[in-house]
Amino acid sequence: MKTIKVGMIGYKFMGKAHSHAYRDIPLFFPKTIHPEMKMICGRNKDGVALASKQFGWGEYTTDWKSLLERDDIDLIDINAPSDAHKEIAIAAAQAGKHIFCEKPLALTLKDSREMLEIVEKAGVKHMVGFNYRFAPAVMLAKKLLDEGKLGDIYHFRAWFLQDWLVDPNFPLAWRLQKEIAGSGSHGDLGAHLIDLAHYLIGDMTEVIGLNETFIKERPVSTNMTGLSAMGSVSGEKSKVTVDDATLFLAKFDNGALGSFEATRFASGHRCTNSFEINGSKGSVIFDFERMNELQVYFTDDRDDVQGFRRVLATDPTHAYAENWWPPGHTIGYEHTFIHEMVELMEAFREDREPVPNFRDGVKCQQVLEAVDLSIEKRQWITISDI
Ligand code: SOE
Repeated sequence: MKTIKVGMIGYKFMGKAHSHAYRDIPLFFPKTIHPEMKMICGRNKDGVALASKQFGWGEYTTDWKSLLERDDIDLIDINAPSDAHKEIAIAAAQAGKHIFCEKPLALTLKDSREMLEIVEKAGVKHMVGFNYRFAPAVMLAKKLLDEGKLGDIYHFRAWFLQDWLVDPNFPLAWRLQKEIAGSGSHGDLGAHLIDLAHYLIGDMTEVIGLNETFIKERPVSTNMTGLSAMGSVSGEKSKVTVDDATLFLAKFDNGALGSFEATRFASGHRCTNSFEINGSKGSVIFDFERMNELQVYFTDDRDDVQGFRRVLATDPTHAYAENWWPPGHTIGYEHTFIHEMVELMEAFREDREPVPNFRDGVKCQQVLEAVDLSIEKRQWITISDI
């Protein structure tokens, strides 16, 4: 069977999640196309060498451009920090490589549009890493919505709460620097909520937001990357140039109202990624920390048993579930990435576009930027105006 030969750029948090996904596909999804883990790339030679061995890659390099020159690589997986996405994605497309890129797609809307234009022109496949779409419970919510089981939709309410920045001595990670990350909680966490809103409810028409950077300066770290607080800290402090929290309101095309909250300052919340949808015939609630469950409520349930009930999305009728364990045997965070990569492999097998792709990445970036503009101007922004 044909395989897809992968070259991956980045080897930290997402590098590990993606590598794990590639490794699991042949074991749990034998019928799809199998990825071949050809070569991994990172800036630090010792770090990437170790990751290569630990994650099971064939070879490693510190020169990302060399990946593009190889005929035995079909797909470039970009999970380096956000400021690297644009240059690598454009060069990869021009070299005729298919692309998987982590979210947020780019630092700005303009950059993301340029990336989309170039991948489309090159005719390569492109996908963006909105992994939460691939939790079976989220896919169940989508199915209920598509079947009209929730009726007309009135509310989409979403919140992504983390607390890893509450300590003022937490160092100035790359995610806190605008020139590398683009934005803070907004692009890191809010981007997931925006994508889920697009997937589940549809397009937004207008937004208005507010944000705050609670801790304005943080210790400079000498060797820290990713989320780990282990890096050594110098005595020096430097400015935090991104938002610690961003909240916004939205109106959807279909008349629904949306509220969104993304923060890294919600003490006690490690990774509460949740949404609630209320419609004329029912409601659903999802909470990532209980990601196997969907709370459902239907207005036509018998009066004496009305109320929210918990559906465990692990039966063979649920998305991807029959490839895993018997009913009730739950799955975790890493499975969202496996499903995401299965979607990509299926797109190769069926020769179609994977979803979500760079168009979804651009749509998300448009909302991110509209919210920032609304904060700057202190007014509602019409999405189609930007
Ligand atoms: C860190 O805030 C982080 O890992 C994000 O970068 C991810 O996209 C999100 O899924 C979980 O939190």
